Amino acid sequence: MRMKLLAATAALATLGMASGASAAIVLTSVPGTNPYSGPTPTFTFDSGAPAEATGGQVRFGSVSGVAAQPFGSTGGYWTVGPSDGSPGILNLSAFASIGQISFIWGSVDDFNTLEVLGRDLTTVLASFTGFDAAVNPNGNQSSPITNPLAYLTITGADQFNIGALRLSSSRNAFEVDNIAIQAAVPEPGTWALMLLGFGFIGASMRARKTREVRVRYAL
Ligand SMILES: [Ca+2]
Ligand SMILES: [Ca+2]
Repeated sequence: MRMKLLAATAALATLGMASGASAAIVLTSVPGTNPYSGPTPTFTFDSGAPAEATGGQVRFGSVSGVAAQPFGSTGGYWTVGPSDGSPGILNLSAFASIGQISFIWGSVDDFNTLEVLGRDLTTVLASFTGFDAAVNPNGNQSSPITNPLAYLTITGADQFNIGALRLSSSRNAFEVDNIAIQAAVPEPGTWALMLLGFGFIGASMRARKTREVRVRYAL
């Protein structure tokens, strides 16, 4: 029994380290579609700016030289830049855990910057530019490639430490719509830890039963 417990403890320690090391925020993107065909949006900007948004501007339709409605976007969209205000901050601290954030990144420009902030709203957990969302971030307003569906995949401890998204743009503009927030689902390492935990309970119950039997014989 002692050997088994030692082996299980070592396994738990290894898993603990692995799960800590896997904390990361990765950006991937797929070509946009019109009509939109991504995850159900949490923020559509269709009734103006949500309470969580600070800075930037919610616009309906495109204004030449200022902001362009993203390909696949309907109704209102959120835009950040010198004309509409930069940065724009979307506070996400009300979400207990976040495993994935997706959104339409409209007319991707090389001067767009997306930062993921921690719960303190100061620490930058991850930072991306238009180059991370499109091969040639030239602001094209109708190409699916420069109007992609962007996915932030969040793993490890970062899932419980997201405070906000901060969008900035040194020129007009950084436009987004249909921001979808998905709660974190337990990772394989977490499931393994839980199963090992159940194993411990089972082992200790069996051990206790054995001791009780021995005591009965001794009497
Ligand atoms: Ca919208
Ligand atoms: Ca743009």
